[in-house]
Amino acid sequence: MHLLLIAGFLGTGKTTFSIQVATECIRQGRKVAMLVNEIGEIGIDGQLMRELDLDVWEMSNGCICCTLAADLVPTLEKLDQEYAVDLILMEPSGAADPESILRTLVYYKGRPLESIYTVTLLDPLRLPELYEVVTPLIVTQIANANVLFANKADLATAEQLEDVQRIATEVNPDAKLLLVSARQGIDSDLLKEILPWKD
Ligand SMILES: Nc1nc2c(ncn2[C@@H]2O[C@H](COP(=O)(O)OP(=O)(O)OP(=O)(O)O)[C@@H](O)[C@H]2O)c(=O)[nH]1
Ligand SMILES: [Mg+2]
Repeated sequence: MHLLLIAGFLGTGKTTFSIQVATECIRQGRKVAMLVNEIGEIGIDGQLMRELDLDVWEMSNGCICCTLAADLVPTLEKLDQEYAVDLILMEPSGAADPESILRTLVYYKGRPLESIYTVTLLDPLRLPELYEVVTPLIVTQIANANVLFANKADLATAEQLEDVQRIATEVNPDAKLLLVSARQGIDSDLLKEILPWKD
């Protein structure tokens, strides 16, 4: 069981992105569970899933949409014991610090997670302002990422993308920064950058 944490500020496109990742994994025959943080979010996401024609995926692959706040660890243990899940896609709240989520994983007592990977999405239209206003949160989200995605490439200007590059390099020069438009679809070659299996 692999864990992929999809972090990023409110509205950066985490759910849209997660669905793209889930769709690709399901296409490859993997069993995927999505964990989201807020009950309210599922309503919105259900709409999004219908738009993206993911109903079939939900039924035939047994997508498990759980809510989790304080109970991440029991949820992971349940997924480990009762469902043969290959990949857990976890979308924390946009105000969440990925580091504190990763810290709770020491209490997890199921089979060892094969990999734990953090991807952080950045919204080029708002990043410079957020970096100024909620600096610690944006810094921790960027600093804890294995890979960074500048999302909403379809809307962003070259200047905005340069700002994203500058901030990403300032905070986490080791993480690769990739440009995507989750709404328009993500190239499967690009997804290979973050999927735990290479085939
Ligand atoms: N134009 C454009 N819109 C996008 C893209 N990705 C996401 N969006 C839109 O941005 C809005 C927020 O997307 P979500 O996927 O719900 O973002 P989120 O990060 O899950 O939001 P919260 O869970 O509320 O923090 C939606 O209206 C999406 O359709 C993109 O690549 N391009
Ligand atoms: Mg969301």
